[in-house]
Amino acid sequence: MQEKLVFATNNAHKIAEVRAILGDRRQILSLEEIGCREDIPETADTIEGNALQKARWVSRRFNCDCFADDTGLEVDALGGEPGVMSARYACVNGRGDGHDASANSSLLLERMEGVENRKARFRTAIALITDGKETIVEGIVNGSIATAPKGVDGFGYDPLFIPDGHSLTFAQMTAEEKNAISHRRRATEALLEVLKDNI
Ligand code: ITT
Repeated sequence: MQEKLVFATNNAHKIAEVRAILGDRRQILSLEEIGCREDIPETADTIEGNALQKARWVSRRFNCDCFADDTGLEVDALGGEPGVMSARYACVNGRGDGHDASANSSLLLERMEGVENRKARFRTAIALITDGKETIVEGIVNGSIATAPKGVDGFGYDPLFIPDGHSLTFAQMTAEEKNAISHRRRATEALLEVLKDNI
Protein backbone atom coordinates (compact mmCIF):
# COMPACT_ATOMS: atom_id res chain seq x y z
CA MET A 1 0.00 0.00 0.00
CA GLN A 2 1.18 3.52 -0.78
CA GLU A 3 2.18 5.54 2.22
CA LYS A 4 0.49 8.91 2.55
CA LEU A 5 2.51 12.06 2.54
CA VAL A 6 1.02 15.52 3.02
CA PHE A 7 2.18 18.34 0.76
CA ALA A 8 1.55 21.45 2.85
CA THR A 9 0.05 23.59 0.10
CA ASN A 10 -3.29 24.40 -1.46
CA ASN A 11 -1.74 25.56 -4.72
CA ALA A 12 -3.32 23.17 -7.25
CA HIS A 13 -0.58 23.84 -9.84
CA LYS A 14 2.12 22.80 -7.39
CA ILE A 15 0.24 19.67 -6.31
CA ALA A 16 -0.23 18.64 -9.95
CA GLU A 17 3.47 19.24 -10.75
CA VAL A 18 4.68 17.24 -7.77
CA ARG A 19 2.19 14.39 -8.33
CA ALA A 20 3.35 14.18 -11.95
CA ILE A 21 6.97 13.91 -10.82
CA LEU A 22 6.47 11.45 -7.94
CA GLY A 23 3.99 9.37 -9.96
CA ASP A 24 2.28 6.63 -7.97
CA ARG A 25 5.25 6.04 -5.70
CA ARG A 26 3.67 7.97 -2.89
CA GLN A 27 0.10 9.20 -2.32
CA ILE A 28 0.29 12.97 -2.00
CA LEU A 29 -2.46 14.73 -0.03
CA SER A 30 -3.09 18.47 -0.10
CA LEU A 31 -3.98 20.58 2.96
CA GLU A 32 -7.59 20.63 1.81
CA GLU A 33 -7.63 16.84 1.64
CA ILE A 34 -6.54 16.56 5.28
CA GLY A 35 -9.09 19.18 6.35
CA CYS A 36 -6.59 21.95 7.09
CA ARG A 37 -8.20 25.29 6.34
CA GLU A 38 -6.07 27.53 8.53
CA ASP A 39 -3.50 30.01 7.30
CA ILE A 40 -0.08 28.57 8.04
CA PRO A 41 2.45 31.15 9.20
CA GLU A 42 5.24 31.96 6.73
CA THR A 43 7.23 34.57 8.61
CA ALA A 44 10.83 33.45 8.16
CA ASP A 45 13.28 35.58 6.22
CA THR A 46 14.54 32.80 3.95
CA ILE A 47 12.73 30.33 1.70
CA GLU A 48 14.31 27.44 3.66
CA GLY A 49 13.00 28.93 6.91
CA ASN A 50 9.49 29.28 5.50
CA ALA A 51 9.44 25.73 4.14
CA LEU A 52 10.52 24.37 7.53
CA GLN A 53 8.05 26.55 9.41
CA LYS A 54 5.15 25.26 7.28
CA ALA A 55 6.25 21.60 7.45
CA ARG A 56 6.69 21.74 11.25
CA TRP A 57 3.32 23.40 11.75
CA VAL A 58 1.44 20.78 9.70
CA SER A 59 3.33 17.77 10.98
CA ARG A 60 2.72 18.79 14.61
CA ARG A 61 -0.91 19.79 14.14
CA PHE A 62 -1.90 16.72 12.09
CA ASN A 63 0.67 14.24 13.38
CA CYS A 64 1.69 13.21 9.86
CA ASP A 65 4.70 12.90 7.59
CA CYS A 66 4.76 15.95 5.44
CA PHE A 67 6.74 18.29 3.27
CA ALA A 68 6.38 21.95 2.45
CA ASP A 69 8.05 24.11 -0.14
CA ASP A 70 8.80 27.72 -0.66
CA THR A 71 10.01 29.29 -3.86
CA GLY A 72 11.66 32.57 -4.62
CA LEU A 73 12.43 34.26 -7.91
CA GLU A 74 15.87 35.80 -7.40
CA VAL A 75 16.80 38.58 -9.82
CA ASP A 76 20.49 39.53 -9.86
CA ALA A 77 19.98 43.18 -10.83
CA LEU A 78 17.53 43.58 -7.92
CA GLY A 79 19.92 42.14 -5.34
CA GLY A 80 18.04 38.84 -5.21
CA GLU A 81 14.55 40.34 -4.96
CA PRO A 82 11.70 39.46 -4.97
CA GLY A 83 13.22 36.32 -3.35
CA VAL A 84 11.45 35.30 -0.17
CA MET A 85 8.84 38.02 -0.87
CA SER A 86 7.91 36.61 -4.30
CA ALA A 87 4.27 35.80 -3.44
CA ARG A 88 3.54 39.24 -1.99
CA TYR A 89 6.06 41.41 -3.85
CA ALA A 90 3.50 44.02 -4.96
CA CYS A 91 1.74 44.02 -1.59
CA VAL A 92 4.91 44.65 0.47
CA ASN A 93 5.67 47.49 -1.92
CA GLY A 94 2.29 49.10 -1.32
CA ARG A 95 0.55 47.76 -4.44
CA GLY A 96 -2.51 45.52 -4.28
CA ASP A 97 -3.59 43.11 -1.57
CA GLY A 98 -2.08 39.78 -0.63
CA HIS A 99 -0.95 37.43 -3.37
CA ASP A 100 -1.63 39.18 -6.69
CA ALA A 101 0.34 37.53 -9.49
CA SER A 102 -0.37 40.16 -12.09
CA ALA A 103 0.52 43.06 -9.75
CA ASN A 104 3.74 41.21 -8.82
CA SER A 105 4.70 40.77 -12.47
CA SER A 106 3.90 44.39 -13.35
CA LEU A 107 6.09 45.64 -10.51
CA LEU A 108 8.95 43.34 -11.50
CA LEU A 109 8.77 44.52 -15.14
CA GLU A 110 8.72 48.13 -13.99
CA ARG A 111 11.81 47.62 -11.80
CA MET A 112 13.57 45.89 -14.72
CA GLU A 113 12.79 48.58 -17.27
CA GLY A 114 15.98 49.48 -19.16
CA VAL A 115 18.03 47.02 -17.09
CA GLU A 116 20.50 45.08 -19.20
CA ASN A 117 21.47 42.31 -16.77
CA ARG A 118 18.29 40.22 -16.76
CA LYS A 119 19.76 37.12 -15.08
CA ALA A 120 17.49 35.42 -12.57
CA ARG A 121 16.76 32.06 -11.02
CA PHE A 122 13.85 30.26 -9.48
CA ARG A 123 14.92 28.54 -6.28
CA THR A 124 12.72 26.06 -4.44
CA ALA A 125 13.44 24.75 -0.96
CA ILE A 126 11.56 21.71 0.29
CA ALA A 127 11.49 20.78 3.96
CA LEU A 128 10.54 17.16 4.66
CA ILE A 129 9.56 15.76 8.03
CA THR A 130 9.32 11.98 8.31
CA ASP A 131 9.11 10.31 11.72
CA GLY A 132 10.11 13.64 13.25
CA LYS A 133 13.34 13.88 11.20
CA GLU A 134 13.85 17.12 9.29
CA THR A 135 15.60 17.34 5.91
CA ILE A 136 15.90 20.28 3.54
CA VAL A 137 16.61 19.99 -0.20
CA GLU A 138 16.66 22.60 -2.96
CA GLY A 139 16.25 22.93 -6.71
CA ILE A 140 17.37 25.77 -8.95
CA VAL A 141 16.67 26.75 -12.55
CA ASN A 142 18.69 29.61 -14.01
CA GLY A 143 17.26 31.92 -16.63
CA SER A 144 16.42 35.50 -17.47
CA ILE A 145 13.56 37.98 -17.16
CA ALA A 146 11.67 38.72 -20.41
CA THR A 147 10.96 42.33 -21.38
CA ALA A 148 7.20 41.65 -21.61
CA PRO A 149 4.90 38.82 -20.43
CA LYS A 150 4.56 35.97 -22.92
CA GLY A 151 2.33 32.90 -22.77
CA VAL A 152 -0.77 31.92 -20.84
CA ASP A 153 0.10 28.64 -19.15
CA GLY A 154 1.60 28.11 -15.70
CA PHE A 155 1.22 30.59 -12.86
CA GLY A 156 2.96 33.36 -10.94
CA TYR A 157 5.99 34.76 -12.75
CA ASP A 158 5.94 32.08 -15.50
CA PRO A 159 5.13 34.56 -18.32
CA LEU A 160 8.30 36.53 -17.45
CA PHE A 161 10.82 33.73 -16.94
CA ILE A 162 12.90 32.30 -19.81
CA PRO A 163 14.98 29.33 -18.61
CA ASP A 164 18.59 29.20 -19.89
CA GLY A 165 18.95 27.27 -23.15
CA HIS A 166 15.36 28.06 -24.22
CA SER A 167 13.71 30.91 -26.11
CA LEU A 168 10.23 30.45 -24.62
CA THR A 169 8.99 31.57 -21.22
CA PHE A 170 7.70 28.93 -18.77
CA ALA A 171 4.17 30.16 -19.60
CA GLN A 172 4.70 29.38 -23.31
CA MET A 173 5.74 25.81 -22.53
CA THR A 174 3.46 22.86 -21.94
CA ALA A 175 3.22 21.68 -18.34
CA GLU A 176 5.36 18.66 -19.32
CA GLU A 177 8.09 20.86 -20.80
CA LYS A 178 8.17 23.10 -17.72
CA ASN A 179 8.04 20.13 -15.34
CA ALA A 180 11.01 18.52 -17.05
CA ILE A 181 13.38 21.38 -16.14
CA SER A 182 11.76 23.40 -13.38
CA HIS A 183 13.17 24.37 -9.99
CA ARG A 184 10.36 22.35 -8.38
CA ARG A 185 11.27 19.34 -10.53
CA ARG A 186 14.84 19.54 -9.34
CA ALA A 187 13.87 20.01 -5.72
CA THR A 188 11.33 17.18 -6.00
CA GLU A 189 13.96 14.89 -7.46
CA ALA A 190 16.18 15.70 -4.52
CA LEU A 191 13.20 14.93 -2.26
CA LEU A 192 12.73 11.61 -4.04
CA GLU A 193 16.37 10.72 -3.34
CA VAL A 194 15.72 11.26 0.38
CA LEU A 195 12.44 9.32 0.27
CA LYS A 196 13.64 6.46 -1.88
CA ASP A 197 14.63 4.22 0.99
CA ASN A 198 11.05 4.43 2.25
CA ILE A 199 9.16 3.83 -1.02
P1 ITT B 1 1.65 27.99 -1.03
O1 ITT B 1 0.17 27.84 -0.81
O2 ITT B 1 2.30 26.67 -1.20
O3 ITT B 1 2.35 28.87 -0.02
P2 ITT B 1 2.31 30.03 -3.04
O4 ITT B 1 1.50 30.31 -4.27
O5 ITT B 1 2.42 31.09 -2.02
O6 ITT B 1 1.77 28.65 -2.49
P3 ITT B 1 5.28 29.81 -3.01
O7 ITT B 1 5.27 30.44 -1.67
O8 ITT B 1 6.00 28.53 -3.16
O9 ITT B 1 3.76 29.65 -3.59
O10 ITT B 1 5.93 30.74 -4.08
C1 ITT B 1 5.99 32.11 -3.92
C2 ITT B 1 5.59 32.80 -5.19
O11 ITT B 1 6.60 32.54 -6.17
C3 ITT B 1 4.27 32.32 -5.80
O12 ITT B 1 3.18 33.02 -5.30
C4 ITT B 1 4.49 32.63 -7.26
O13 ITT B 1 4.22 33.97 -7.52
C5 ITT B 1 5.99 32.39 -7.43
N1 ITT B 1 6.25 31.04 -7.95
C6 ITT B 1 6.51 29.92 -7.24
N2 ITT B 1 6.68 28.87 -8.05
C7 ITT B 1 6.53 29.35 -9.31
C8 ITT B 1 6.58 28.78 -10.60
O14 ITT B 1 6.82 27.48 -10.77
N3 ITT B 1 6.37 29.56 -11.64
C9 ITT B 1 6.12 30.86 -11.49
N4 ITT B 1 6.04 31.49 -10.34
C10 ITT B 1 6.25 30.75 -9.24
